[in-house]
Amino acid sequence: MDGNTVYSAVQPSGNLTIGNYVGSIRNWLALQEDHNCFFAMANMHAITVRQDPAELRRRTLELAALYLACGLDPEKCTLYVQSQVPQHAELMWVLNTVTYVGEMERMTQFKDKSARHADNINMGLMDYPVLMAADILLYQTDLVPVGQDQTQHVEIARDIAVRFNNRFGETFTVPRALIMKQGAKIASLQDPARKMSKSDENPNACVFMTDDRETVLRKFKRAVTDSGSEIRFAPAEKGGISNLLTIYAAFTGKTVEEAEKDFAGKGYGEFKLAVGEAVADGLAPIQAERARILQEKEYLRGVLAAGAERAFKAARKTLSKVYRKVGFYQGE
Ligand code: AQP
Repeated sequence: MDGNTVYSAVQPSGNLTIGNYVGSIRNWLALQEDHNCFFAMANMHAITVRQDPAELRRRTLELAALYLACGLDPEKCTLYVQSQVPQHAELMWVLNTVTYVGEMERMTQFKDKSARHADNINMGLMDYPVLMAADILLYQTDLVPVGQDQTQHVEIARDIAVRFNNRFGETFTVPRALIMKQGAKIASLQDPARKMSKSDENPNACVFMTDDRETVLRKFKRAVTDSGSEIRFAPAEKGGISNLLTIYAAFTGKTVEEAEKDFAGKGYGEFKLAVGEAVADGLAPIQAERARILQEKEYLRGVLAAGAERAFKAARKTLSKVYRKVGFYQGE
């Protein structure tokens, strides 16, 4: 049986896309009902690429408001800002000493981001997976609900946990990635072979959570499809159409099979409009709620302060155990 603790996070590194929402935040809603969930705003991860400090601060609060607007309930889960819990960085340091440089060099995201930020291949970029392992292991996490692109990082967190446990004795729960069958990889609207990414240079490639109705409809109208005419889920041959079916299903709560039935015999134009409408309809209440919460600064501050306190307590327990295992003097 699955253990009960869940950890996940999103970086406040840019405007969130519907890929982040469908692949990750949306799936947290059910988990908060019956699991002990920790959901962070990963601002320490965000600075592995250059950020404007004022913008990072603003985006962190906007991400918190978005979490709440999507339906995360601070009474049911722990919502906090990563940098407010210093144990993340402290545990990372210890885990660095059981992680090999070669392993980090092989990480897909490191290679990808090094290529995209060739003028800033900093140590943090390389160490990102170790910080992520620290995030996860700090809470004795059982399940990590993430999109497919993060599978490799959860694997390395498992390897690090097992290695540490073997060397120092049972310390960490060995976590497991929870990847949803549907929506784990939302593709770019302009290139179905690539994932939808908030830092894509082409503004038509991704739909942001804050895009207004007109923008959403326009982006879907321009979405790349194929030269055929059949609306069918077949990712290998019909990447664009399959991606749109996945998005439609995610925003309407239908299965992909039901979505296929809805559009049997219909044209691509009509289909793209319907997908755009479903997404715009789904985003509208979230956007309104996000704007409302952002006005309530004191409430937001209170939620994050309470979240940081809860996370801190849990994190301190694990870190103290780790320090004992590795032989750090703790004033005893
Ligand atoms: N396209 C996607 N489809 C499904 N899930 C996705 N996630 C990201 N993109 C997709 C999931 O969102 C969570 C948070 O990711 P993150 O904040 O670490 O951002 P990222 O993975 O770095 O996403 P981006 O949008 O691609 O950012 P940039 O462009 O800065 O690299 C994770 O669970 C992730 O799997």
